[in-house]
Amino acid sequence: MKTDLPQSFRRLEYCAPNYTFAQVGLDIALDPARTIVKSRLEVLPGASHEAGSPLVLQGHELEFVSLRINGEAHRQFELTPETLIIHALPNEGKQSFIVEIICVCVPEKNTSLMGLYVSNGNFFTQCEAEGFRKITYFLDRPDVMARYHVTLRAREAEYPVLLSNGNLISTEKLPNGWHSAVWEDPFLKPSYLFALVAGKLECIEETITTSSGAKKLLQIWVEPHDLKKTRHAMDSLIASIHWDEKRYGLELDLERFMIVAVGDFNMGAMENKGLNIFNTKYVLARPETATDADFANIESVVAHEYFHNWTGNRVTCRDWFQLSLKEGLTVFRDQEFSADQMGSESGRAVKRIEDVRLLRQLQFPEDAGPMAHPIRPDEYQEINNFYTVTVYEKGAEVVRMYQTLLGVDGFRKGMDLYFQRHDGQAVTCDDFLFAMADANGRDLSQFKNWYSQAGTPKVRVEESYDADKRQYQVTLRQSPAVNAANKDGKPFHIPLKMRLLTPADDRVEALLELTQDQQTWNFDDVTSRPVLSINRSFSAPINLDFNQSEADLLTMFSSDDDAFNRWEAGQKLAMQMILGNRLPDAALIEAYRNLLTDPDLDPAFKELALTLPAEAYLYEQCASVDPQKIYAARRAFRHAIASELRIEWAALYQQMQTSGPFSPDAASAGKRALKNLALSMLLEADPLIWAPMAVNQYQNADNMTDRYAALAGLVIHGSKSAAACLEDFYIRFADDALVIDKWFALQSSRPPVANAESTLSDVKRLREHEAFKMNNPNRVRSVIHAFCMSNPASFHQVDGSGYAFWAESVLALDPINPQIAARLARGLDRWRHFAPIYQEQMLAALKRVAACETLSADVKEVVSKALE
Ligand code: 0A1
Ligand code: ZN
Repeated sequence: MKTDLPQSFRRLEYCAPNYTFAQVGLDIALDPARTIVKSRLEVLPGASHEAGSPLVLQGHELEFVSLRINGEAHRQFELTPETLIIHALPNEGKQSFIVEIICVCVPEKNTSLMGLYVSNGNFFTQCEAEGFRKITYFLDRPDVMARYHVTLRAREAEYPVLLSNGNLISTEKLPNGWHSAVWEDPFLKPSYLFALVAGKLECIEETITTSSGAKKLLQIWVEPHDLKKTRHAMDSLIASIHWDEKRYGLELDLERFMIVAVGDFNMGAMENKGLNIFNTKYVLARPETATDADFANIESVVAHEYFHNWTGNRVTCRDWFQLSLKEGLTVFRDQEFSADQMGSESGRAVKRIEDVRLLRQLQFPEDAGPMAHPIRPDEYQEINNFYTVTVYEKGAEVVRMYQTLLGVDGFRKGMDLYFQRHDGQAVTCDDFLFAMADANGRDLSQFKNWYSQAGTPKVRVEESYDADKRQYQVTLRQSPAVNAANKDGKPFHIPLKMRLLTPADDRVEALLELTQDQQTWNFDDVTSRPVLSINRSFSAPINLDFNQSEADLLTMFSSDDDAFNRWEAGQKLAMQMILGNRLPDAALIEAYRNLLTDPDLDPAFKELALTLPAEAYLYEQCASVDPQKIYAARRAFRHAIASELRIEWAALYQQMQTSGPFSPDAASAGKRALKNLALSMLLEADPLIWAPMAVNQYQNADNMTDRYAALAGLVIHGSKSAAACLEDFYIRFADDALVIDKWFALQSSRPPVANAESTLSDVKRLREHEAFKMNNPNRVRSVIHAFCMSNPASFHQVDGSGYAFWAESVLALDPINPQIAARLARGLDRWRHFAPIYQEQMLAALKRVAACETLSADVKEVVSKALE
């Protein structure tokens, strides 16, 4: 066993930099086997400078070549595996000096996809969070902001396009078939926002005029054969630019804004200044190859990265503990943008339900497990492990609560003040809170607890009604989650939107601000015992502990005017029955029937209302999880809904057919979603009768949403036709990587099917498939992560076979790409939450991974926290 303890970084140990850079010049000669990077740094004393202190630059896996200071060779330095320490600097007084460094990196060997790497013959970079140090020695921290002047050189025939941040200043032909391009970024930026791209790419472009009348060039760069799939991303970018002007008065500040798509990428996309780099999955779409969900995701990721131009780039993070400052805020902004794009009030509600569903399926479990952390963590070993649903999605909920408390206008005032105070700076979450508080004259000191305490708070509701006095009383008690990462247990400031539902419609509505452990509110003139609709629109990210009767829940499910709570009541009813091993009773079936046949309801809402809570969310309600029992109970419940409502499903399947050319707009997508849920239910109820219909839809669909839904229906319901359709699908789309990812993912996420081979044996076969590539993150996610993290009923087997596969996969991936391995390693986080027979097997698998002596810091942090 290795004995060295992993290094921890702590928020409270922040120290301002002792040096900073006024100017950064980079000259990069690109060669896959040996890229030569020359940097020229104009160095100034920083905020914490002390005379004689060395300059400690970070560098990772670099070959050092030379160092000069003010033009002279400099020998007083030390090299360690992670640093270049420069002594004897000419830094007395306040004058700047010039450091010039030459070093070499090897992009073609870089499988971690951090720093400079090669994908399909082209060069790309990824510098957030700490990738710039893999390109050159640098003060690789977000509070060192500088102006960059970049010269790129490469062989012209292989790399005709050379891109970096900012504005293109000049291009030049060089001897021996090389050429160069000079780029200058007029804005100060930290190193994590640096980017370069070089290769055989082509672009679509548009010129737009922004609110101040300035003309801007927008480009989307892709491999030539993908050009025809870029229109939707371009439309999304233009819509995002206009939305940010209108909603926040924020204008695009660059003359040119570029998006580049790459097939090998660890995450979704990256907001490098003026040169966003995207996973192809979030750029490329055509109706024949992308589903409605893909179209919606592209719109929101394009918006997310664009919005970072202000929330992240113009105002950035002082240190990585503040990550949620930019991520929570930017997710909130992209959620609001997407909600507005839905085009109707019911569309907005649908978007809110989808966002909350994701939060509860992924973030609530994280907040209850060994990796739980506040949205502003206090400590980390590997920052890459903290790009989490907590920092992003819970962070967005916290930002949303400001808006709930201050109103849309008050929130806007806070945003204006934030930019007025901090444009061009690297700041903290506290700075954001102070801007919100000061702009609105509010004391938000208690609101700070959302930043420092982990865990999902629980709010207990007790109510009483006095018919004589016509008075209603509600008492709320909050208990911060019992959680190791939540040390203080101070009460949160929780905004709860509520309304009393009465037959006479008394219109009693309020925003309750729960700030103490316990508070009581009284309401007068309530004409009859009301049904309490609370936490409307999910105004706070909490768990409600509210013993509402099934009758009240049914009332809400049929008539709550808050679409979120209407949906929520249905989920709660279904959840209680599933967990109680019950089938839907006649009253619930009737409520489902009324909802499905209501001509005034949005089809997208109907689809959400009839989709059962995910297994992951059901697990959260149990003290000791038995995945097979939950799967069986949920499936039986689903079967009952499918068969009891078969007439309605069949009618909907006909009524929801769309005609005319495909459009991914929310209304059409909603109709398709409901139609395809109907098909899936019909396959559940009467597989033999409906399989031919599904095959027909599969063969004749003019869009991927319908084709894929039909195929998925056949696969999931174990139809005999599934194999032939799967084969057909592969042949049809063999040269489209993103579609082949879907083909892999569908098979890996198939739940157990009676009389069929286990999904695990399929997954093992898929891993040997000629199109499977261990170093392409999208492909790995579509096979390995899909099975281990999105297919609970197949993964959690009492014999531990799923866990053994998990351990093997983590160990195989780690040397290739630690980030992708560490994501997978999170798959057994909640092992203590399972029934003992599963626990033992999970523990064995975790120990097997932990015993590996060469684990990356990424995986080591995850498994050691799981075992703590
Ligand atoms: N800032 C990006 C997310 C991102 C983070 C790290 C990456 O490197 C592996 C890549 C992207 C965002 O929020 O979109
Ligand atoms: Zn982001």
